[in-house]
Amino acid sequence: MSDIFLNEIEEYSKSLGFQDFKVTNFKDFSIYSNNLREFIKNKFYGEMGWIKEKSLIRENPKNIWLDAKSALVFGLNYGPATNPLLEIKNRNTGYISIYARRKDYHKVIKTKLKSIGRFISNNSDIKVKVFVDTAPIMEKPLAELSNMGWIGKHTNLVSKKYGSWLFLGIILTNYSFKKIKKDKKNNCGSCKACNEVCPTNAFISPYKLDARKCISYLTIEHKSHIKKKYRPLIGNRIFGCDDCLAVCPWNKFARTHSDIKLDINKNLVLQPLKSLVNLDEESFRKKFSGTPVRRLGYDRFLRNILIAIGNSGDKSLVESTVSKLEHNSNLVRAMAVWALFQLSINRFKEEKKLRFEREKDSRVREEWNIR
Ligand code: B12
Ligand code: SF4
Repeated sequence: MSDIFLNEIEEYSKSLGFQDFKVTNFKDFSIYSNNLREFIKNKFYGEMGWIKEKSLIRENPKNIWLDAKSALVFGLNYGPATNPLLEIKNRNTGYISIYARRKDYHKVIKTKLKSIGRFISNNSDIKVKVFVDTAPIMEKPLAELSNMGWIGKHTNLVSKKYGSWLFLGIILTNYSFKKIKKDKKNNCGSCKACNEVCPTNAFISPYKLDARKCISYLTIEHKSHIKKKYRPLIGNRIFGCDDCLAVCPWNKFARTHSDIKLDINKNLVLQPLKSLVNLDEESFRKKFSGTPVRRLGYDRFLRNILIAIGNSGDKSLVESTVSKLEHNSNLVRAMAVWALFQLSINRFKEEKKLRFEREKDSRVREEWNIR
């Protein structure tokens, strides 16, 4: 019964737009639990305290649902038509990572997984639970165990068919599906392109990421001030980073995404920094409504834009930067001070004379004290 039903699930998932579907049990999960423990011990999670808090549950899918016996793994291709490595050269525009230039994938994928869950419940006695990204469950290890691909040296799943551009979605079931035989091969070979291209040197060794240094973490998850040493390395990346994915040679087999629900929103691609920095809070909310960028919040959005402005070398952005020196958020003021220093030392000195004595926040004063 199970194999036939798996074919039906696969057909149905394809009709919903998933390109890949595989199944696994959790028998070989212990190596991943050990890696997770090492990640926690080294504090690589930074301000993502939720990883640490629920790490014991995250160690094994059974901890989230004792009756779980198999995981159905779904892959959705989001391959770009353009080359991210060329786009980061457009210094006076903001680079939003490929996954975030569209409707929030959490919502799109969850809706699809729920339909599959209903399909399973309506056609069998099997019980299911649906996950994408946010639950304390390790999705990449499940995808690797299922043989959808392998965890590459950039720590993400690489697929022979779609390269590094696959979103993952998981359904746990209380039914023990026959596990598809695993081809144990990791196909990275001696290639280390992803580890070498990383602007912030975030890989402590292949397969091991210090998330605190990753630009994706810094621009999306990190809530407070971004350390000075990382700011120039962030370039024009205002939300996420794709360098390690984009450089992967397996992308030569990648295909451009085809799901219309995940179509690229052109208003999110390489917009001029000048128009982004001048968005007021309401326009920010409107422009990014329904996309992952919206969850960043206005202050952190401006923090990121000002870092990109500081890296742009574009003197026409000086006035917009000065206009943020009075912003009510210290996060924004601090980055406006930093950006101004990068763009014009003379103007920085003039503004410092006007504002330094009045500034109460120690972090902002620290930025003025650069000179
Ligand atoms: C936290 C998180 C982040 C954090 C930390 C990333 C990380 N590598 O852990 C940050 C914010 C940095 C991040 C960034 C990104 N993320 Co993210 N993220 C997650 C999340 C929520 C949890 C991941 C996790 O458990 N990390 C904890 C640590 C312990 O895991 P790990 O680094 O992956 O370590 C594993 C391997 O490295 C391996 N390992 C460790 N040591 C060794 C040694 C050897 C020899 C070997 C072989 C293996 C090995 O085993 C470890 C345990 O699995 C998942 C969703 C989920 N629930 O799983 C999405 C997820 C991993 N992210 C995803 C994406 C798309 C991204 C970005 C590309 C987004 C972007 N463009 O900005 C970047 C990629 C950056 C990168 N190089 O990883 C996708 C990845 C899809 C895929 N094909 O793999 C996921 C699965 C979301 C989804 N549902 O699609 N992310
Ligand atoms: S996403 Fe960018 S910063 Fe993060 S590990 Fe990959 S290359 Fe490095």
